[in-house]
Amino acid sequence: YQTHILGYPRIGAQRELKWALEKFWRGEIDASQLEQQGRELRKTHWREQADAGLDFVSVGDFSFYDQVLDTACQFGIVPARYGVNSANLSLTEYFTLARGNQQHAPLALTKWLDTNYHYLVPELADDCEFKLNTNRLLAEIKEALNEGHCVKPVILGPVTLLSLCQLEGKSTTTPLSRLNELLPIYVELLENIQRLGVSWVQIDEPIFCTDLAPDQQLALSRAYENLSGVEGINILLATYFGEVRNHLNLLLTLPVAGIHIDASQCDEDAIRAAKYLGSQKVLSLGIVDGRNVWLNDLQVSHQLVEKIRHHVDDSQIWLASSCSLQYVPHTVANESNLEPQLRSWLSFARQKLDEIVQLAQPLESLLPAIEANQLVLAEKLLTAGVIDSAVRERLAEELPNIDRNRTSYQQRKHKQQAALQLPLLPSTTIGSFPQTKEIRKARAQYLSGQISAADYQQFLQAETRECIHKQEEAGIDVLVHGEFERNDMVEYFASQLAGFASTSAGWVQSYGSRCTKPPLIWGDVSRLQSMTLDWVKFAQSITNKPVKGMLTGTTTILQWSFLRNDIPRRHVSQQIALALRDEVLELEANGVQIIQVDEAALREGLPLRNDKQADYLDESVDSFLITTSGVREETQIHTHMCYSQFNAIYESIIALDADVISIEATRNQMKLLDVFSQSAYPNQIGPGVWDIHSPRVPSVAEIKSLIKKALYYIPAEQLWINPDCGLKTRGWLETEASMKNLVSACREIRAELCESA
Ligand code: THG
Ligand code: ZN
Repeated sequence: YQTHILGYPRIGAQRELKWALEKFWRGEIDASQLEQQGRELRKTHWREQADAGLDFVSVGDFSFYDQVLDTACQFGIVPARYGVNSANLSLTEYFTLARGNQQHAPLALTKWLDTNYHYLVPELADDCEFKLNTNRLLAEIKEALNEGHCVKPVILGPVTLLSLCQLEGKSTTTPLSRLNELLPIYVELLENIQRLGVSWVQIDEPIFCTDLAPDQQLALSRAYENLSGVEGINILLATYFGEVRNHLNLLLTLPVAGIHIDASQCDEDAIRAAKYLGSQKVLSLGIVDGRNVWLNDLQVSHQLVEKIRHHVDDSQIWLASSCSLQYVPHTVANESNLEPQLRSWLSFARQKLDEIVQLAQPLESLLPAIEANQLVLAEKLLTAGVIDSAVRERLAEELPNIDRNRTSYQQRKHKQQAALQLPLLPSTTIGSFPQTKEIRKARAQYLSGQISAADYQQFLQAETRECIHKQEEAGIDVLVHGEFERNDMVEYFASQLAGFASTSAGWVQSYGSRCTKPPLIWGDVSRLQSMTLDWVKFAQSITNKPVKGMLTGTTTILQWSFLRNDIPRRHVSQQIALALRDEVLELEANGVQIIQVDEAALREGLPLRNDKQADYLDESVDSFLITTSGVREETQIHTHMCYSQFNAIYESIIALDADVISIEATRNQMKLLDVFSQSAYPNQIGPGVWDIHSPRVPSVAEIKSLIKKALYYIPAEQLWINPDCGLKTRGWLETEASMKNLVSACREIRAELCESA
């Protein structure tokens, strides 16, 4: 069988791309040095694919910021307000689109389907004329050909691209109605690629794994009837992030040379596709999971390939990763701190290449590999901690008896107000404060033993004290300790819970140069000691204002970790929820009156298919209630959510029954409050009035205008005033100025409300 992957991580095993980008942005290296770093990374990554024995290397998966932005630039989809010529875009102009500058706000950033990766949303103006700017892609193809590789370019398909576009301004058309204009440009691109002597092109249409609207289905037919006409080019149409299911017929009728199916979660699509594939097309089997880090079960994969062979010729079968490998870390090789046993269960991007090549080998060489693989997997099941009977017993005993309902909100709100004595329009922040260079440095020094635990503790106390002072000085009503002890809101909890492990170099790109190190959930989860109490207690001891206790909720921990795949997700979820419940009750017992349980990723994790959403939401709500329902009426529960499309999850937000929810609302001018207002949201809500994604300081007038907009939707008694999200990526200068403006705006509106009352 032929072998390939849909894409490879570009950030670099040591995050070389991150460091180069940040140096370029600080002016420490110039464009040619950044380009040079890009070339070196591409070269290394192609070499890794070729050395592993893959038949193709993927080209076009590299990007200096985001591949969707690259695609938009390639087709001339660049808003006129930036005043740039997309045919001749400098790196600096390109980064202006991605990050903004003094004059321009950046393009919107949002989650890529159901992943923790963010893409830049292309903006399509009615008068935008598509044109081909292919300098980069064609140059990269030539680069790879010069290295002697067999090249398979990867491009984002027209229907997914248009479906993810946002219209500019007051346009009344739909992006998809522009398909006919866009297709000739794709044809031109394919012709250019063909002239370089390349014959296979992978075109990504992950939209196939969502519930397609009729116009999307028509668009897919029209697009591929068109594109398949390009002489000399074989299109491999790639679907991924789940099942194609009801759209399989459509996929099979498209006149492309091959299709790729995500076979990592479910065999059914692949087997049905093979059955009806015919004798001409290629079937690329996405058999190695690109969304998780566990060793492939070679036996299971091999059996699937054997089933496929009943229906199609071996020459038609390609073996592949389920999706691009950019969602997993680069290599296990640098994980010297992991337990050797745990390490042996892992497969990151580099290791997945070997798995794909292994599965393509003739049976006599595959068999010993399967045997060795079975041994490791069997050993895993017997490892202490994978199953913790105490955790299982406790769950069985306690879960059915947890009353998920608190008393009615109307009743508890009076008790909370009596206890907290908050002013009208209370102000607060989301939790994190700037993670400065000094903090990162001190943490690194502590972790490498250069400074003692006591010194590190003292350093963090000083930072926390300073943070409390700055909030008091600004006049914020409900304070937070600042989270200086946490590297990441998920990793911090993972490092303290049984059943989790943290990697030392397992970086995955989140957006641009920003990465996270998703923890591994490998065993049953339980709480070993209190995780957050000391810091909130310390912070409360130095102020008379209430300090919120800060926890990350179950769904967000799950969403931003690599999940074990040997037990149902719901069980893991319940284990975490119960551990967090213990933490919540401990905080309460120690006098913490306000506890925030963040569910930043709740919206992002919503399954792409409608019929899977109810289960997910039910599990998410249940875990939140397990965590929070045990507190007294006087204790106020807060939550926070990022990413503002709440319509699909609104019922679940109600069901969480948090006393206060803070959400991101600045970039869309409070319009998302419509759904909260129309249904008369019963509890309290803090729509963000300060966009924290850029260093800009919002003026008092701007914040007041946003508060007034919010008051149009939400009665003053229910309204909180806060930023959009946490402040960890901000600097102190703009943070202090913005906090002061926020409080001033808040006080002026309070005064205006009192006068008019
Ligand atoms: N944690 C995790 N995922 C997230 C967020 C988070 N996803 C969405 C949202 N927040 C925005 N994403 C990020 C991701 C990374 C960073 C900031 C926002 C970041 N990373 C540091 C970097 O790349 O330099 C690394 C930090 C570290 O040293 O641990 O700042 O908050 N899991
Ligand atoms: Zn947020």
